[in-house]
Amino acid sequence: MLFSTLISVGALLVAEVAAHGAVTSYVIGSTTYPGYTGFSPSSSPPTIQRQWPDYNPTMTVTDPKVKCNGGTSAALNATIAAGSSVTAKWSQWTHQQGPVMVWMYKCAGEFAACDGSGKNWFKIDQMGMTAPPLTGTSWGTAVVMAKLAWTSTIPATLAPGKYLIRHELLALHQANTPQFYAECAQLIVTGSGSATPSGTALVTIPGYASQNDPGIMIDIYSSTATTYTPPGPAVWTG
Ligand SMILES: *[C@@H]1O[C@H](CO)[C@@H](O)[C@H](O)[C@H]1NC(C)=O
Ligand SMILES: [Cu+2]
Repeated sequence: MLFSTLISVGALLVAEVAAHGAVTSYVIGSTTYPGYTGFSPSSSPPTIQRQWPDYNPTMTVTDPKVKCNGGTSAALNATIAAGSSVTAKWSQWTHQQGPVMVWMYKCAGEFAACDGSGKNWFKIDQMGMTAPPLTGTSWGTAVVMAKLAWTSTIPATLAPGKYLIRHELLALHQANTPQFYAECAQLIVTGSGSATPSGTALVTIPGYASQNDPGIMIDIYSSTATTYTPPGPAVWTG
């Protein structure tokens, strides 16, 4: 019995690892930029995406790993015009309850020195739950599961410069056990805009919300809430 228990625990772990996911490519215009697909340090080709150590979710919003899934640098970058769109793609994703949030961060200098620190992250896009119930599939992450893709527009007035873009899936399918999946990529934004977010639009990551935020610590099976507010600031549209 012990032996078979161990086998089923092992099978469960394998299934759960297989159930996780990460952005595996980015499409900008007609160009597809491969994402990172191995565990760092990578022997795979250089990418615009910062390398991460594993597929495992980050379990707390205050864990430094939540920033870019532990990724700190990438060799490449992609150029994108402000006002145009970027599509992130996943090769697999299996959780349907929880928001999608897309964030950016303006690098003060070169990418190599851009560590995502300080109160400089802002949201450019998000989808929480558009209709109850909480256990249903009217969620941002359900869209990702169906399409394995998520398209966002870079605010048209955003000042040009070097930016990180961070795609975050917050999986809420385990009661009071949120799982954060976030990856970052390096973008050079072009254009003639001069808008920069300020004030309450800007937050630190980690730390954009408390672990007890109702959008993070939630039991979707017992809560009777009919609406849901993603954690963190409102989307900055420029
Ligand atoms: C962007 O990547 C290219 C290589 O694709 C590199 O030549 C260039 O220096 C990079 N730009 C920055 C600002 O890092
Ligand atoms: Cu998972």
